[in-house]
Amino acid sequence: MKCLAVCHSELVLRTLDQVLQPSFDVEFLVDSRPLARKLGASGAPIAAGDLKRTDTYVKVDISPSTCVIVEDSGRPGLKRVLQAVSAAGGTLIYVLTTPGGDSAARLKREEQVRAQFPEVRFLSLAELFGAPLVTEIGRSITRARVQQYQRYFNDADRVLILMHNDPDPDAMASGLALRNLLRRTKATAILGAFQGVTRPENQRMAHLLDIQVEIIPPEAIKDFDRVAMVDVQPHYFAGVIETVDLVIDHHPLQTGYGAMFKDIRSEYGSTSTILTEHLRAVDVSISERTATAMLYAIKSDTLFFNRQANRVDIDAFSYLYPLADAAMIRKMEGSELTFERLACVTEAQQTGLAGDQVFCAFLGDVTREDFIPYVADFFLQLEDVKWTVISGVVNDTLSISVRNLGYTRNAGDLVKRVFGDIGNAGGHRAMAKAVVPLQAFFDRHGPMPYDRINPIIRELTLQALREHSPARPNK
Ligand SMILES: [Mn+2]
Repeated sequence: MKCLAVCHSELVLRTLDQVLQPSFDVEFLVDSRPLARKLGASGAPIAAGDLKRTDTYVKVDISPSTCVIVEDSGRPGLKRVLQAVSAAGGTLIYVLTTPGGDSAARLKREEQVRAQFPEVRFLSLAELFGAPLVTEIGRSITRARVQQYQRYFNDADRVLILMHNDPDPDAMASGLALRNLLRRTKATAILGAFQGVTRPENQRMAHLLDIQVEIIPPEAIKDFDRVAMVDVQPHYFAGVIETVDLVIDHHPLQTGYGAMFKDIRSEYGSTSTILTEHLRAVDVSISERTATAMLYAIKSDTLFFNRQANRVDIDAFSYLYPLADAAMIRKMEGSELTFERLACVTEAQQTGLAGDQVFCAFLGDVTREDFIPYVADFFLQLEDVKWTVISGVVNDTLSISVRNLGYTRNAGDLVKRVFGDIGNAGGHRAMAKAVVPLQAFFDRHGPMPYDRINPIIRELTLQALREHSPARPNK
């Protein structure tokens, strides 16, 4: 989250720098060039300019979601600064009052400012020490964002909440949560996808929680007054949808599409985690069904915190836990293992190659694409396995799922490096996928029988891992 701190004194500037990093992306603005030079030399991102001019704020590129903290030193001119910030598009404005002076006069001043700028909030320097402020600002930024899109969706008759193909628990739970936030029912906010739910445990979740996913043909999109996307961004639909009203997602930010509102947090383990924060920020009550779906989604997207989970996911999980139906979750989880999946696991176990903490297996022709990531997740549970690279062929396409334990190198980078030139490749730090036309693979490596594919993929992987030994500190 971006934060702009408008300061007069070095003390306040240094305090803000300490308190707000690393949760916020802080930039400082001062009116004194010598001060900017002095502090800039110590590494803080800092600019100098006339604080009463709108173009000063335009230059530092503030937006409605930038948190702007303005130090009030008691000097005249505060109102003109606030005016300039609002004129440049700032909406999340905090005035930081510093101690000293006559407290009655300060209150009066606050009152006057409030009369003219009702949306401005006041903070005192004392409140700055400690984590609650960071939580508070984070929540109020989220609140402002949620209220903005709530208002924007308010007058629509029919809303579409679009999910990726074959929606997973996170997509469905996020859809329910967003419907809740928009205060709509299943008649006025439709959960839709171009292709429906096929994985058995996801069907089971949809069935047990009575979640209806409608199949929407692309040409029907225009029949909706507003379209929101959860757990996916428009680029996924390859040109079918170029602009959308709202996007909420935890996959890496993509460009090349228009969105009226978006909240993309790629460091989060699930979209449901983002939506838990949205629900908490505006105090919407969460039904048992929604809480159950979201809890299950966080568990499943983070493999019960074994993969790509951090403090925010754990926070969301503990918040939802008392609201959810734990017995229902056990029922949904019972459906994970099927005979077909077991057959794939057995195949991988018999033909796969392990060593150097990397497990690689090729499943041959598979009838369902999701067997591949399932096997990749499964073998990550093995002792001494830190990476799994599982491949298989679905309709002349080689699909490769990569998993790792998350604290090592980036799986998304790895697949891009190894397969990016011959197919689609990408993903997160801990999970990634590449889809390559089989012919393109043969063109690059020469035609070969199926049993040669796995050794080649293994060699490519090990080579890429060797080339990029961890030079950067782990995040
Ligand atoms: Mn997800």
